[in-house]
Amino acid sequence: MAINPKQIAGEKAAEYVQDGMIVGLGTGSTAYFAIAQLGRRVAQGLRIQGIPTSEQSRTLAEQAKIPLIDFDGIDHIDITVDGADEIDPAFHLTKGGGGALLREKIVASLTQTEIIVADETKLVKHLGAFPLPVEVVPFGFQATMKKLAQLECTTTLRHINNTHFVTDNGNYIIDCAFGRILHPPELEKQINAICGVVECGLFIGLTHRLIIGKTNGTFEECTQAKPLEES
Ligand code: A5P
Repeated sequence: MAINPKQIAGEKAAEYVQDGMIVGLGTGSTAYFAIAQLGRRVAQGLRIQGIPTSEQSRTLAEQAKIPLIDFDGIDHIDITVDGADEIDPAFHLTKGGGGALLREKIVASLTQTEIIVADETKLVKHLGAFPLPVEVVPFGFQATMKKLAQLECTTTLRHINNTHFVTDNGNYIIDCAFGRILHPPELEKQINAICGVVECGLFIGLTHRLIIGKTNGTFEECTQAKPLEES
């Protein structure tokens, strides 16, 4: 039977969750396996409270009978398990392929241990081959798109079923193809300074542990980002 590396990574990450924790529930096909595994552990008596990073993950968590909490009662999140679209050696990420980047980033920014789960295909030397998702307000999005294009990328307004893709927050996504992003922290600041941009999918300094599932059924864990060599 084929082994799904996303399942290996997602289920391994769920092992870090302990009784009494507040847990951020990521979005996507890898985080799915962590949510499902946490649901099984809850059924066996694990007591946690979840914060979903999207409506999709909220539905999954409700189906898995994971108790949910909102932001009123908390000042931090103990662990979040989330996926990524690209991961560089310095633990810089591109996220938002599923359009959930804003809620994912809010949750990550409150999280003490952010565990990123992925398969090996997500590991890259430089970010940028995956077009960077940027969430923008619908008002004046054409102007925001032009400003983004001035950063030397090709911009595409995301569509689904022949209409604009709308995020859980009522915004649009502009996918920005840079080809290669040489300085992710600087680019994040530049993008987020554009009026009309709500947030971009660059996650800088937010990852504490990486779990990479492999097709041979093993996984690799890493907690130490490596400085990226220029080339
Ligand atoms: C959701 O918006 C994204 O940030 C996902 O976390 C990312 O796209 C990874 O998804 P997969 O685990 O499905 O590849």
